[in-house]
Amino acid sequence: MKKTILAAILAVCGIAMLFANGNQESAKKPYIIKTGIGLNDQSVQFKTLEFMKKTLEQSTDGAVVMQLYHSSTLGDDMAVLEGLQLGTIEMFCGTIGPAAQFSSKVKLFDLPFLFTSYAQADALLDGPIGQEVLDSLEPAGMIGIGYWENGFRQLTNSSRPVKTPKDMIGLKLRTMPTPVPLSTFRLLGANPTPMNFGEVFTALQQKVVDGQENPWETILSNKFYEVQKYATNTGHVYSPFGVLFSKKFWDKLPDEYKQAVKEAVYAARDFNRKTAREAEQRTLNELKKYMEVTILSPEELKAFQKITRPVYDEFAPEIGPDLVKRAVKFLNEMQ
Ligand code: TK8
Repeated sequence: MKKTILAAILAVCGIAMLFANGNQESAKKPYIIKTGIGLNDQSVQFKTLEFMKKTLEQSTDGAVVMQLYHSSTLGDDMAVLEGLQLGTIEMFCGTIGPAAQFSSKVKLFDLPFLFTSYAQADALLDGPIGQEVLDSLEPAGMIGIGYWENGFRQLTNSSRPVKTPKDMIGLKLRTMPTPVPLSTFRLLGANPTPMNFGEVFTALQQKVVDGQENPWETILSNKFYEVQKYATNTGHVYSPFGVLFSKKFWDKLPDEYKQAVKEAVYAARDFNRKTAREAEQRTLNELKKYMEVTILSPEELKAFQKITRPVYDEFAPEIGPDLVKRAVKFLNEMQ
């Protein structure tokens, strides 16, 4: 009889200890930052995420942990943005373009031929205008911390070499799911279709569309060259990746970790830009092995620029005429 009582007491103690332990564990539970991208694990973007993860987990001693997904396994860019709003996903670092759905100011970066150099992109994005665009997403539940690099977008297609704007006429092109590129390519006489990135390879392969536009690095890492014969260095737009956090998550994160997250984002940004730019020529040379690449001179590209210029007037009212004016002035003064 005594034995059973003793056993019962021990059992109760054991359960109590378990609970105590459980509580201790939960007090130490790390903050989790989940994020997902459309590009695959060979991309500079994924390497940038791995860099950030290492930096942040080290600097917070594991108190903040990152979980990384690639190849759209967490959803396409729009789905991740919606996850941020709901608080089910903590971080977004895809092309900021599709976030135009939540703030029209984001459309600024889709204006054709806005940036002509990396120096211009860095100065504008890392300065007050870049911050103004990020801040405009807060009412939609997203906290913008900074910009990483997707890069200058280049045109590929499976039907013919594009050397002049005339060659664009009738080309069926996939564009990002956001309005400015639709207008840009319509002005050039092409036939654009918005589509999520995860569907692009198959759409090109099955000839649902003839072409697409993305930086050289994406064309290589996603093997678009397997289904695209022709490329042209249109560089019509510089796409920034926007590094955004769910406001629901951010508001709960202690200040010391907010600081650590910001520092990791900026360290990863520097790694990202350096890696992508150093690799650019090599990437292009590699693509030349598989594709017929047309390199146009700045003079030849002016013809594309001229035709697409009305896009500025079309979208300025939505973006904010003053913001467009300030951005253009800032960039002109840099040249
Ligand atoms: C990947 C996208 C991609 C973008 C696009 O998720 O959709 O074409 O350029 O990089 O963000």
